[in-house]
Amino acid sequence: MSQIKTKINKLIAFAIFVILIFYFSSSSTTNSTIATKDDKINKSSQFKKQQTNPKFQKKVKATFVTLARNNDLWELLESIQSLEDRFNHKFGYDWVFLNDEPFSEEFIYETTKSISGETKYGVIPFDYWSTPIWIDTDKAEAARQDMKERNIIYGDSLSYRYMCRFESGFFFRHPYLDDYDYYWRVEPSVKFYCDIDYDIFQFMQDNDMEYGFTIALHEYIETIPTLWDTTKEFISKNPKVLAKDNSLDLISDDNGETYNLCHFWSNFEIGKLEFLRSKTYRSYFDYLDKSGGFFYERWGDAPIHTIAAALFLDKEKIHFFDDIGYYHGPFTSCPIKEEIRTKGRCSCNPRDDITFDSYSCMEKYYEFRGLEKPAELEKYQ
Ligand SMILES: Nc1nc2c(ncn2[C@@H]2O[C@H](COP(=O)(O)OP(=O)(O)OP(=O)(O)O)[C@@H](O)[C@H]2O)c(=O)[nH]1
Ligand SMILES: [Mg+2]
Repeated sequence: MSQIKTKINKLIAFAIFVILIFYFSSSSTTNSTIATKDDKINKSSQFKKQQTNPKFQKKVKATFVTLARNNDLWELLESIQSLEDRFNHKFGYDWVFLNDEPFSEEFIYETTKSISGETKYGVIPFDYWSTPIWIDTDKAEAARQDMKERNIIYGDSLSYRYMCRFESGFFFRHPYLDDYDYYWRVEPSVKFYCDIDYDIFQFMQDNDMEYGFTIALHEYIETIPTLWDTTKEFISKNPKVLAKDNSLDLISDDNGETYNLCHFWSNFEIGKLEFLRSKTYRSYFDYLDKSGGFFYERWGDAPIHTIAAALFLDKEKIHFFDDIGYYHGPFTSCPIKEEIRTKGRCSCNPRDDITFDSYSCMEKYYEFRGLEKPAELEKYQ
């Protein structure tokens, strides 16, 4: 009898042990949120640093934001290291990572330890990363095939289109962005070449800026043949959305008849979220989205953000950061003003600066804003 009792006791002890192991292994996971079809996001599973370093007295509600795949990790760490070393170690701003699938433990571990602020890892809801029901998928497939034959960059990629649509209309709607007023977009394999010793977000806030950029280029017309006509349709139906002191003459050389393809290169972007969250921007995006151009053509988020900023914001709200040395292949924005180079200990070659090259739109920008070109230009051209 006592032998049976001992056996039962051992069995119970073993069962409790198994239950405890199971409980602790599932509750200690730091996995990211799971995509759901109805946009609900499981906030409780976000991964945060235990403590924000008390030395950071952040006054502005701002975050870096990066869309990335798990296999972008190592290229992304280069970007993080560069930005932390040149800027963020002094300020400790947060970093939100977004992905169309859950982030790996390795991704979370490696990025968290490199970042001075809090880190958050979100999965993108299904509706933000899929083909909407109003899209004719055969037509979209045919468009991809056609662009492939014409060798248009990323022309045959559906995921690239999801990325462009997401960056155009959805990243700022992810609940992890709700805590912030400003964002700074960062991509894998970018470099920052100069020390930034002032708080950029504070600068944006104090000067009432809504959009900041470092590089402006011309878009490939093959990717956006009907974007401007669709924009004109939207404006004619909603004429009040135009800002009084807009930048139409920056993006059009014929008073709005055609788009001159100038766009701020959106792999670097510092912006005020209120602008993207506004009714104007959202209805513009919805109008574009309904027209299907993300799928039947290959509209990029850069021309869309640019057109919106140029038309819906007063021109003083847009800022060119001439003091941020920046690289995203294949282009470099390298400050050429001696004063900036010395103060920022810039490590880029000023001869690589794209600002006044022919691919760039900055001649036009300087002329439009009445800016004086740097005296050092002669030396390096
Ligand atoms: N999660 C996820 N992120 C993506 C996907 N495609 C692109 N991204 C991210 O979206 C951003 C833009 O993609 P890129 O491939 O850099 O696009 P690009 O800058 O136009 O092209 P590159 O010249 O190749 O850099 C990057 O931060 C990528 O990591 C995807 O399918 N899933
Ligand atoms: Mg890129």
